[in-house]
Amino acid sequence: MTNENMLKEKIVKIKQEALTAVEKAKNVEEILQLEIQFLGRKSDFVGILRQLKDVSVEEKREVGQLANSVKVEIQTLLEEKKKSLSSSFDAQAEKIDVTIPALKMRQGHLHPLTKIQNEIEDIFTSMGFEIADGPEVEDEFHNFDALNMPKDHPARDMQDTFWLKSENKKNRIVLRTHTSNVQIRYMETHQPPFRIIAPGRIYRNEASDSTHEHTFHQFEALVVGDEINVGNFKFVAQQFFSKFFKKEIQIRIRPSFFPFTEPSFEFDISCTICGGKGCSACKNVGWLEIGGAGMVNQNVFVASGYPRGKYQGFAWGFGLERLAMMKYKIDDIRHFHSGDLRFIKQF
Ligand code: FA5
Repeated sequence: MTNENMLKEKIVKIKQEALTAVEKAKNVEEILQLEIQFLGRKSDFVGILRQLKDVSVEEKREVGQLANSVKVEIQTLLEEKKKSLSSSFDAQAEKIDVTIPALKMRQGHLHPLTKIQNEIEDIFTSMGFEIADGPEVEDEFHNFDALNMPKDHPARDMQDTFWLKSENKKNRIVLRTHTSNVQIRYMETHQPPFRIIAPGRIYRNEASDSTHEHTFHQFEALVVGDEINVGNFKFVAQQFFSKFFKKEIQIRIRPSFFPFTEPSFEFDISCTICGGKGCSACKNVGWLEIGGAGMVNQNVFVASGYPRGKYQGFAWGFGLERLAMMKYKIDDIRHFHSGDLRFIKQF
């Protein structure tokens, strides 16, 4: 046999071997091995190519052409097999070792204010209250006028207001300064008797410090019926705060002024830390200020469409952040909206 024929035969044999081996390959690693075995630097194939230097020019051309076409063929074959193997499911590679310790999952949770709001809603619904809602972008009528605060009323200055640009100069648009707008919204569409709470976000155009924010939350309560009185208010408030702080809470009311309530009061609870004896949290007075409340002013009923003198009701508006601060002993209201995860993660 001539040298040329011998080389050709070897090349064809290598091709046959490669075809069979590639056909049998079960995973990508095997293909990579075959690539080295058949076309790598130390392979028989490359050995044959090296021998070409010892043959005549014509032989070199013929054998060279065959060698090239075989090389391309093997390469293509390997490539195709590699593709089909990597896209098919490899049970061995995919197998899950259930004994490996799991990676710790980082799990998010509700914001402390949302948690507090949910908690408050649960307590009140268990006492037969409904949850009501109203717009944060509100008109002057529902935020002020209907709450017995006409345009020139000095009480409007009590709540620094963000005014929005609006065409209607008679009924301008504001970011609501309290949740009391929901009182009007609810009464416009419902008839007594009812009891509601309305938690929500509100806005005041004021500088922030450790106890004041420009954007914060209140929850309004409104109970209206034929014979609602201050005693009902005290009872509901005491029940709520005892459940909320999970201890017996005493309450006290002091005279105050709000245009939408008559009489109006400031509302205090016995210190949640010392129970009334006096400590640093309550500055030794034994009481903590919670918010404003009162018996609904008849003008408010009239503005909402009820007849004057027919119903009585009580209302309050308490700061949600202030309650959360008392419950969790948080010293600065600005933590809530800081987005600082070190703070948020504690809840
Ligand atoms: C009001 O907003 C009345 N609408 C409350 C009310 C409703 C009285 C119904 C009577 C009947 P005041 O502006 O005082 O009232 O705010 C109520 C509570 O919101 C405060 O007691 C306090 O807890 C909280 N609060 C007020 N201003 C801020 C502030 N800048 N940052 C955080 N909390 C505040």
